[in-house]
Amino acid sequence: MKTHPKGTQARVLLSSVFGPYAQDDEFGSRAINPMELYHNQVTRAQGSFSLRMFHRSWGIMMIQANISAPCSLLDFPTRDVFARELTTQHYDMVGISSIIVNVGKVREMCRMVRELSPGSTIVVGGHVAAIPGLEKLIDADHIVRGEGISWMRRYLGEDEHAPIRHPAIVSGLQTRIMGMRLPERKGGTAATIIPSVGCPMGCNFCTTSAFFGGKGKFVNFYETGDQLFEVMCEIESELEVHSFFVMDENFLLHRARAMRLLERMKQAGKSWGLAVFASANAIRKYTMQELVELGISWVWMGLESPVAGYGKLQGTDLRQLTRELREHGIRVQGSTIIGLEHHTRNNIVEEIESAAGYQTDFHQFMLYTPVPGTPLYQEIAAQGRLLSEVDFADIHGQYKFNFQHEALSRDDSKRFLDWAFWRDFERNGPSLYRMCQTMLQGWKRYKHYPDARVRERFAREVKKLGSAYNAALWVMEREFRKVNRTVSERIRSLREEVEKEFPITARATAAVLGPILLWTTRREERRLASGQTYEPPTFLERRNWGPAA
Ligand code: B12
Ligand code: SF4
Repeated sequence: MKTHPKGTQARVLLSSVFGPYAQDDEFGSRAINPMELYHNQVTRAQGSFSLRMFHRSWGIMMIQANISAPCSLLDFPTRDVFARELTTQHYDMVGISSIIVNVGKVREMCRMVRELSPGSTIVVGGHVAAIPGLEKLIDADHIVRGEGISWMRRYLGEDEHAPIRHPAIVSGLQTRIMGMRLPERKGGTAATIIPSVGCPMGCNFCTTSAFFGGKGKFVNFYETGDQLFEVMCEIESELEVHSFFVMDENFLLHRARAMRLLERMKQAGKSWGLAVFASANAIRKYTMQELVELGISWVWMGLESPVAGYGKLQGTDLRQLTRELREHGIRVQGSTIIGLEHHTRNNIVEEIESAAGYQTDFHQFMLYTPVPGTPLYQEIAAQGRLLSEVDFADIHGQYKFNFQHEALSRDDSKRFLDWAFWRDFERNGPSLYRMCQTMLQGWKRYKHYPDARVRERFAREVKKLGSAYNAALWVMEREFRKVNRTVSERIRSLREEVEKEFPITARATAAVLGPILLWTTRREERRLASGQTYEPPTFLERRNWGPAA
């Protein structure tokens, strides 16, 4: 590959696509597609109990931290801010990061760069690069498919195999629930750590697996448990955190690395909590004791229909696994696909009921979606079943099918998807309540555990349950009477159990904070009903920066 003529002297701007996001517009923003993980695809039917927060664009943060060229990073700009940055600074290169739904914004940003900074080389990366024929849709000089740190280093003439420097990333920001913004104090939020990208399991619909090489392939940033431990220690001291959001598609699959990490954590007395993504079969490679000692406090796991036959689920009784994890204080986020090939109007309700029956803490529902770049996309395209009129902005699995399903229409797909979210909420209650349930179970089981690290972690986590969360339970119990009386009664018994465990703090907080939370919750319901949406703030961060030569 030809390197940039200025090499590491090139001035680089890395940008995510412009907002606002949670509104319908001509560039592909959609009200249904906010820049929020939970509210977009997990708790969106939970009204004021929906967990809301933003996450930074970690891909470009990783790239910025690993190049030595002067580099600005613009996250969540508006069009005006992007234009201002292009005109007030000199950039030799502009890198735009995007996923497929935002291709319309990439097109506009390329146009703006050509107009406002005509000397800049335009590089486009991230999942948007999986669109076949993208070069004809946008005006860019380079389109980068797959891992971007090594590409960027190569392009700037740097050593692409140099060790990966991990930036200190606070995992979520501006968290709000029940109409309250949670205070942002140092160490109060987990740090994100990215051990690898891609997943070797290669499920046919999976975009992250396909994008980084597909079946059998993935890219490790940190090969060993020792490397990971060192990086986590650095981030722990920089951000003063005790917990990590481990952004790795299938963290537990790499058992040797995880077990070495555990060894190092034990030696150093680390009581870290880890939130991970893992497939059921990978989880089954560990005993509950190993998971708990490793600090696993939250697992995001696929719960696809047993009929679908994806390898990651075979031989595993998911219902029992989910129950067991929760009994050990591990919060479970299930993920269920709606609109699989075998789904019909006759069986889908039953399948959704069965999904809600897993009683996970959180539940993501997603439409079966052939996304460009995946084997499933090629398969459906070859069968002539792709609906070519569907805009890329609507291919994200939270709206309607983008292909001809044998038994379900596009409108059916939306109806059943929406109902799945609602049914899970109505049947199991707010996710915050379910989390409290899991936390209490974990605390009761492990408060006298011989390993002090484990006791310390549970004690740290349960503090909130014995105080603010109990006030939230008091509110949920009242508000949920309107939705499902039986669940409201279950919330009440949990509150009583919590108050038995922490008689003074829990009762006092419910009495003082409860009425305030009830008021903010109802105010939030009114705001949401009148169309309130939330947008992330803009960030501008410079590294290796000095005046242009
Ligand atoms: C965090 C996250 C989010 C955050 C957004 C953060 C942000 N600021 O954009 C939230 C939660 C808000 C979110 C929302 C959505 N997301 Co999202 N998200 C993720 C997640 C879990 C992690 C992304 C990440 O940081 N990965 C780690 C980094 C290191 O990898 P990376 O971003 O891919 O970056 C690497 C390369 O792609 C490349 N690269 C990236 N950018 C650039 C730029 C340049 C110039 C270059 C050279 C290279 C390059 O280099 C990086 C290092 O190797 C991924 C899943 C995943 N495991 O990646 C899904 C994922 C990216 N999201 C996805 C989707 C579909 C969505 C939503 C539409 C939700 C939905 N309905 O499913 C919305 C869109 C919201 C919107 N309006 O834009 C899909 C994208 C599919 C696709 N093919 O386009 C993914 C892959 C999940 C999936 N498997 O379906 N998401
Ligand atoms: S196990 Fe999960 S991350 Fe891995 S390929 Fe399958 S769906 Fe993707």
